[in-house]
Amino acid sequence: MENKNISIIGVPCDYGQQRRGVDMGPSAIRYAGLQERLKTLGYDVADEGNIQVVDFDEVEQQDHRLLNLEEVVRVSTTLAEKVDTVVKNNRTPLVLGGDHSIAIGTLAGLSVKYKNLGVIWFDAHADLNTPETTPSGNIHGMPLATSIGLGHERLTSILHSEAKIKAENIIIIGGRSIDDGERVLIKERGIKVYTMHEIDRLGMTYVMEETLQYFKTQQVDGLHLSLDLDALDPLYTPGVGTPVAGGISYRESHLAMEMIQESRLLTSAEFVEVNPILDERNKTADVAVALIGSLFGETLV
Ligand code: HAR
Ligand code: MN
Ligand code: MN
Ligand code: MN
Repeated sequence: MENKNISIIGVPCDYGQQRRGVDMGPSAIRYAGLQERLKTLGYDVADEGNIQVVDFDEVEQQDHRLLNLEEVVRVSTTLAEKVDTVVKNNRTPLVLGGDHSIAIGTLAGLSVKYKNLGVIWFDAHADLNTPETTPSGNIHGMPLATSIGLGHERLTSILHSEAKIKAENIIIIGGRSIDDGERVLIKERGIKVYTMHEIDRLGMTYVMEETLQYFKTQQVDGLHLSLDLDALDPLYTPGVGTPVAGGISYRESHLAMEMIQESRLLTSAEFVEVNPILDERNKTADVAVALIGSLFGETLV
């Protein structure tokens, strides 16, 4: 990535799941020293502030398969427009969540410019549920399915009605909690997943070499990193809503960020699911900022 201009966009959204506090994620990540970290690396950093997320009165009639649908649609639309504007201004969007439902908006915004976008999905989960397969009704379990055009029309038609990304341009890394319906979709669409098993077996170096080589072969016109902090082992990132044991280590995750930086392919990123209420002294936000540092070019010497 040769673009030295970064725009930070905060998305204080917690409507994609049912634990409060993840809406404070953007504040926690900023407080952990994000701007300084990037400025030290020589970037022109503009903090665009937070997307407006309106607090709503509990609605009585909820579709139990799509909780808070209207609110998620509203946030996604506003975010998509903002991301599109940042890209048009030749700046790299760095989106801070918020729960992972916000990726619906981020990817919609990126799809205006990038027609062959590669997506690295760092996550314990596959986020490939639809209203038909969801075990929870939580939209943060659906952003990847939504972005390939599956699910409720209100979500798949944000900004435009086409699919935002291609299934073959997705690589999930860190998967270890994947639902039955998601497994079916992964097989049907041939979606690439490096589970913890593959990471243990092949090592993160090999996984990332193969991932980055794949995107070069695909001749992607941009690369987005969507990093859910629950991809890491809860030992390092306890402040997340849905922790799953047996995750990626601190050093493995840094190595992955460093290799993405070395590839020069990255054109946008988002860091999601930091929940300060569930955290231990802002540990998870600190890790997020350290990973962002490596992603944007920090080295050890
Ligand atoms: N797969 C489960 C569901 O759909 C849990 C997914 C949610 N967790 C996240 N997203 N943090 O990655 O409800
Ligand atoms: Mn709230
Ligand atoms: Mn996720
Ligand atoms: Mn997750």
